[in-house]
Amino acid sequence: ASRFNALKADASWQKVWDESRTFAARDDSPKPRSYVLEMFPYPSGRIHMGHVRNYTMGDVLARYRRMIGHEVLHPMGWDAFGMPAENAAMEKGVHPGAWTRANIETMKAQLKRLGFALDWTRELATCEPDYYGHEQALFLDLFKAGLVYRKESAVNWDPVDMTVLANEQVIDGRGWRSGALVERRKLSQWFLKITDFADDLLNGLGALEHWPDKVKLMQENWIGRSQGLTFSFKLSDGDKVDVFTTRPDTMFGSAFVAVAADHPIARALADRNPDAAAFIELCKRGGTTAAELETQEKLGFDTGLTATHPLDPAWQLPVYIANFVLMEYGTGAVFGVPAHDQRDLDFARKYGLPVKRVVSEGEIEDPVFVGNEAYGGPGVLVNSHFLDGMDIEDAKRTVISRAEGEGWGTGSTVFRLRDWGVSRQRYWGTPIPIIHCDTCGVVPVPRDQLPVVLPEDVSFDVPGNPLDRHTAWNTVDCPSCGATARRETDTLDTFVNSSWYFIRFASQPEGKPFDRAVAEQWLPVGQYIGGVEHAILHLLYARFWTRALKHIGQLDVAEPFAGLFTQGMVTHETYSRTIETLGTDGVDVIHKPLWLGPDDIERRDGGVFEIATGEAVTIGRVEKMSKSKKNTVDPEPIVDQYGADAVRWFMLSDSPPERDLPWSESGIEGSWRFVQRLWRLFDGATEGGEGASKDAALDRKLHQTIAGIAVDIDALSFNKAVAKLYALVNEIERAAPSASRSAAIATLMRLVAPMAPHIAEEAWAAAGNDGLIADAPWPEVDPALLVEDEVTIALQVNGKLRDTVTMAKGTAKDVMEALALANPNVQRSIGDATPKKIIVVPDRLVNVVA
Ligand code: ANZ
Ligand code: ZN
Repeated sequence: ASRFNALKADASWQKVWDESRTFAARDDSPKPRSYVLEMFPYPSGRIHMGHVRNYTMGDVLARYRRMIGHEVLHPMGWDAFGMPAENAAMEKGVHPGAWTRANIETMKAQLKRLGFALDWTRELATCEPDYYGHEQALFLDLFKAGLVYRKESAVNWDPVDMTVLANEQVIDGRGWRSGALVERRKLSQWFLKITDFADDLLNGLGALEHWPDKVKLMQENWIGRSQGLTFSFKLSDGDKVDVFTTRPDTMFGSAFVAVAADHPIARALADRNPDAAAFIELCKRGGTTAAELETQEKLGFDTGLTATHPLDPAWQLPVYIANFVLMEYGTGAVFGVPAHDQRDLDFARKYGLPVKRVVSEGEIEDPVFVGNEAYGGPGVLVNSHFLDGMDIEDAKRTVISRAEGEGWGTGSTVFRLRDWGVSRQRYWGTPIPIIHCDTCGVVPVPRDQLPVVLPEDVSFDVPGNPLDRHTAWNTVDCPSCGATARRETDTLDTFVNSSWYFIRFASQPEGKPFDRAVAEQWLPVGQYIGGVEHAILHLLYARFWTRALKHIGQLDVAEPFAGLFTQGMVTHETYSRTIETLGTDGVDVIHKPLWLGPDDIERRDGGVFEIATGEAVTIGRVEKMSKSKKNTVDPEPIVDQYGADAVRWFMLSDSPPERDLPWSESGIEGSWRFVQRLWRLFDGATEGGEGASKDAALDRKLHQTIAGIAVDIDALSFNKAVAKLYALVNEIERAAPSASRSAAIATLMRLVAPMAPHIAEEAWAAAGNDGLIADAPWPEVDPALLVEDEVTIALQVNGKLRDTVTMAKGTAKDVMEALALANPNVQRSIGDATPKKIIVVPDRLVNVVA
């Protein structure tokens, strides 16, 4: 038998699929539809193993669905805007567009070499005007519908690079490039009204049966609906301050009132008190991320004012300006309960405020709270007058109804979710299609002037947004009065690009974003597959965008993704050796790991060494493949060496798809050997010599495998499908030549086709079949062969179970009787007695009455 030449087969079948457009989806197909989608890649430069795993999973499902007769939409495109392209421009002097498009070329070629059944006729890149121009039209539609607005809002400002930083670019409060302390600055920015849909986004989660629970929970927490109370404190200066709380039950534990640095009370004070003004300036330092606010030292400024406790007029609370209170949330002011809120406790310990326990988790009722860990758990109210003994929920209700009854507060439903800030002060993104006119204000770009195309001639030699400096581009005539006006130079968050690409895949007519009827036929995406890192923002924004389109009457789809699967990561061992460097003080010697790649090391003499230096290497933890730890394996040379099918097979075997998959040399070699085993079977099948005989056991095994794999693939349990194929191949190899064996091998070609499509096509053609195996129907199951042929029979004596035996199904009554009487346990139980009667129920039991 010959060897399977993977490289040759891969190239020839990929060419056939490409040229015959095998995987182009037909919009007008009468077949049932399947929309299978993997999260589209960012064109960073090269495909990595995570992509290979993700796309292989989707591909198996897509190919299988085609075989069972579905019209499958399985598209691919590029999430092509974003910061790395601008960083490349700054570092290498290459234009972001050129860099991105070159990367797309490379990665597309790499994807093609894996033989994915993709509809390349629908390929799109979000950085092309043909995509983002339609996005601009949709943005204006939402603007017209009142779902877009402009508001002053805080950004991270790098005072050295003079640029706005994304949250991810702020590391420990400093700009990632300049290292300068980041400041909070106010800028006018564009927002999408996602909060209008907060309730619906939350309630909609209930209907998403085919989503992982953990993702739904993450979305639920992000949206964060809670019952709250807003009420006002009377202040000693006659003014009042509104506060918002989700824990009205804890009111008797209050120690202070605090307002945000940009709260009107704080600003008014700053006007007459320079110390207050200085404190407010201090608060502006540091990043704007929630994590950052959480970890920052809690700082306060005593205003000298006091606030009257609404449940006890004699009780006065000090009023502070505090850096951990946000102006954008609630009312921008809070009352602090140190015993039961960590921020408040940190604050109280710092400023020596009383810490009184009001919720007890057990016996402890002592009002003096000790320790530095606030208690936020369940319990019973203590030290709280009329609330004592109630549980938290009861106490909340009691306080809210009292506040409403006495007229000093109102209960409300509140959300943690904020409106989506989509302005980015960057070049490489969708230009926001707005013109600012001194006379007319904000003017939408007229439809016939879309797309607003990014200028090509930009430079990145100075920090900041090149669009701001490009006066030829940003100076325009006002569409409404004709006076000289200025283009908006902010571009859209790249999450906007990914909020509707799945709609454009479903329908991409010329001249408009999508054709409603066509898109509605494909949507929702039946199976969406991607990384759990997108569990919150991307999925939430896409769910919002879909709702917004429904709201403005453009698309009647409730949820964008009916099924969601989050796959595990591809991992690898890490290697390092320790190096010594001088610390920043120039004196201390610091030991730190120098990470080495899998190709930098060798194993010899029972140890591991760096090839270049011969130094001993430490094997570290198995971790997600990442550039920083150098533990990546580039898929391309692996494909060169083993062929696409072996790589695909490895990606599916061993680990369940939701778990991490450790990459190993021996694993990929095992997959390669299995592909060769398949080839020996396929190749031998054409050599004949089978005879006419049947092999009933093999027939059954085959049909059970066909049925089992179908279930496994639909459940995305690829590793189970692979295990069944191993078992089937073992049995075929062991079986003597027979008609059954030949039939099993012929069917096996189709069973492995979704996973290993190249060898399947090669074998299919060699066996003289017409057409492509990709177009062949999934093998039919003979239900009769799924039935077990052995049954378990209960052996009873006087109705008591004495033993069980297995026998062939349909065994004759007299044979069953004889087998029962010969059974040692039955004989022992009967003893000397003579059987009076023997009851036989075929295929079920024998009962000896003695
Ligand atoms: C008293 C209290 C007692 C609170 C307690 C918490 C625990 P979530 O649940 O995340 O919505 N808060 C309200 N507005 C704030 C603002 N603008 N900046 C910072 N913190 C603010 O958080 C609601 C809680 O966060 C509110 O309930 C308030 O503190 C605080 F044991 O009030 B709480
Ligand atoms: Zn004007």
